Amino acid sequence: MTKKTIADWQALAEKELKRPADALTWHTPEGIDVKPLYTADDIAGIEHLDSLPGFAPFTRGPRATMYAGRPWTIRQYAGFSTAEESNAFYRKALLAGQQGVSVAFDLATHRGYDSDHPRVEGDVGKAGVAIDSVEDMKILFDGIPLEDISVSMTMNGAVIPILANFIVTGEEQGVSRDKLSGTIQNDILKEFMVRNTYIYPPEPSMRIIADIIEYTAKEMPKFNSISISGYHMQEAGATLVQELAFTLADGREYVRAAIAKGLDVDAFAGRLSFFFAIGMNFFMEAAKLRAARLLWTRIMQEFEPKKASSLMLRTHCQTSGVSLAEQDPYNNIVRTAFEAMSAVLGGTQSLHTNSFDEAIALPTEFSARIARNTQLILQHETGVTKVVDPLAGSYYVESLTNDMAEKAWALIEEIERLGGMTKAVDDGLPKRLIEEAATRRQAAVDRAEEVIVGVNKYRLENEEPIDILQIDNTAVRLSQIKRIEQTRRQRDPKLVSETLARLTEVAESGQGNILEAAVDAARARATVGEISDAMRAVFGDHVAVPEVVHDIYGKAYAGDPEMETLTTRLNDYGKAASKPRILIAKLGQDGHDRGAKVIASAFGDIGFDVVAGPLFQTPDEAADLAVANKVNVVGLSSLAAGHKTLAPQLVEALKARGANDVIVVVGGVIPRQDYDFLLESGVSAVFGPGTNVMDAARSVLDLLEGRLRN
Ligand code: DCA
Repeated sequence: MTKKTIADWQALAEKELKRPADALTWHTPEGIDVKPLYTADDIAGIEHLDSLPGFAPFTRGPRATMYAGRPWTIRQYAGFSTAEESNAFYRKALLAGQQGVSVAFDLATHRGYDSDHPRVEGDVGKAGVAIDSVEDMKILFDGIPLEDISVSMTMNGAVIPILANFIVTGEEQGVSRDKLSGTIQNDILKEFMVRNTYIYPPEPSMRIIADIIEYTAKEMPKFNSISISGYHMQEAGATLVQELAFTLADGREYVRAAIAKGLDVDAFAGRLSFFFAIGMNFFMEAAKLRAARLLWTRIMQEFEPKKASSLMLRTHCQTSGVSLAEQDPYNNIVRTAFEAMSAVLGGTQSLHTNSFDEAIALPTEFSARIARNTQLILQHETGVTKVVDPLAGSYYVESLTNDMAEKAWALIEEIERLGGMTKAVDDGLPKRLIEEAATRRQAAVDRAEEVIVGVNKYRLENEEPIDILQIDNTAVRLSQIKRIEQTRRQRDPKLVSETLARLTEVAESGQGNILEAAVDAARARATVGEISDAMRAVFGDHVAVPEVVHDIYGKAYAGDPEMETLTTRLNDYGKAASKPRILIAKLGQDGHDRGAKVIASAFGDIGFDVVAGPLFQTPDEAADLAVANKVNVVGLSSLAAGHKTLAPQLVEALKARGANDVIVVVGGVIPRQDYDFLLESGVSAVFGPGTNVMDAARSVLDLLEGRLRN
């Protein structure tokens, strides 16, 4: 048999296709052209191919034996309502096969407010557990031996009081800090880019991180000082290359901050850890993790560490929340299983699998069990743990690993040219690139160029809502307030004010370690809010100016009859009244603004006058802004479950200002079960997850035209 060449294949392919084989190339949002066929030619000359797992550059995994020696940690992110309820949930999950704890805090805690603060009425206990002091933290870990179970805490803004509370909880459980194992997220740069649960401006926030790295390096050798996170970037719409590049560039910045503090690189680098999202692009996600390890080694070599572990990227992964749909929700189980497999093939150290109902609510016990079992089945039934890095040598995956590394490196170099990530974040480049990618993707989904089964194709005519977990926010808040009051009554007020004053002094002088000072305050039972305020007094609050990208959504629809009809209707409306003006509002401590940004951008391109409201408003502040800007519509974007408290308050606040004619619509993560409640409270329309933006714009215009007729 004569050996066939790629030219032979191309000729055969074109005969089969009856068009050029190039037509099959997939142009991904990352700017990578994925061809229909890969051969040995595609991987010729790639350097890392000969590497072995456990050795630099770790492309094939940080451990020599990987899952054959020890499978990844099944670490489900959870937390809701009170410490008692979350504790019961963790204990059950650990008995049922979960291997590590991962705490989700509520947004009030994230932003350094106690549960009795007036700004957090809609947030307490909603998207995570409410923690106000050591007393809550002790209940959260009651019966969970902190000596044996590693605990991850997703905390960035209020990272100092939370880590301090954790350390004191360990002490009071009889576990010294050197025995505590786990991870604190502590990654503030990505908060300024996408997630927005920051408190202080970038500079003091970087000091806090350096202090935590210093403290943990000295006092907590088993604790990972940071979880440098790309997850939220992908959730906010970043491409996989952007996620990879910005995360590693953030990591480099933290290393520089710690070294500037006087630390030896080997004293802390082995305890830096990472966190990535794993979405539906199966092979590319696995390639991303392989490329991440390769590039991190390259970055760390600059700092000339002596220990091999300082070059090693270890990571947690979570399956993608945005890949889940409200429609036909059991499809989400399938999506999550594929994503989990991809994370595992990429060599993750720890994994969270999302529950199928997470597009609309917190997981129920039932959905959490399926999510956990997805990982248990992978570990015990599929055989994937038996062989290290099984994708190695695949022409496609190796070539993709190389492409991802090259593309991400180019972006990392661009960040360097801008002066590093803190500077780039200040200038807003990463945020803008991510928002552009998010808007582009929304247009691709709305136009069904990117198929989502059950959403923009194969959609069911009728769907029954599924059972969801509802939190009685008011009851949680009242019980938290009761405990705060009790804690305040029982503590030594002099000790509290002395330790808080010392914390302020350390923050102000730049001398000493902030975390060390906060541990004393936490031990004296100062609350999360008080400890945060002791630093606020020096550092101030970070205030972001909302910016909206233009001409991306509109461009995707250029010349489309659907867009033209809408534009004509908008123009007609403008002639009869005035150009319709909409305020896109975010209320409470919910900083997830991808939806709000995409809507603001798309509505602007469609022809609305858009006022992008700032984050963290109260209903009264949003109503003031609406009145001052004479808007016709307020679009409230809610992703953190505060809508049942905040939307009715917004309607009332508008009425109180005589703005009865302003239409209120609500969009975001709103369960079907809440629609009637919202509509009865004066909301005119609700747009749940998976809403096509053009459909939303048409509905808003219908409402406006209706008002004009009456
Ligand atoms: N053979 C021998 N030992 C192994 C092997 C192996 N094949 N694989 C892992 N181990 C060891 C590790 O070295 C580690 O011990 P060490 O801490 O003393 O070095 C231990 O087993 C645990 O394994 P590791 O891979 O570190 O897994 P985790 O403890 O789950 O940590 C990590 C994972 C990503 C580093 C951590 O930061 C984490 O848990 N992040 C989670 C973040 C999170 O939950 N975010 C929520 C959104």
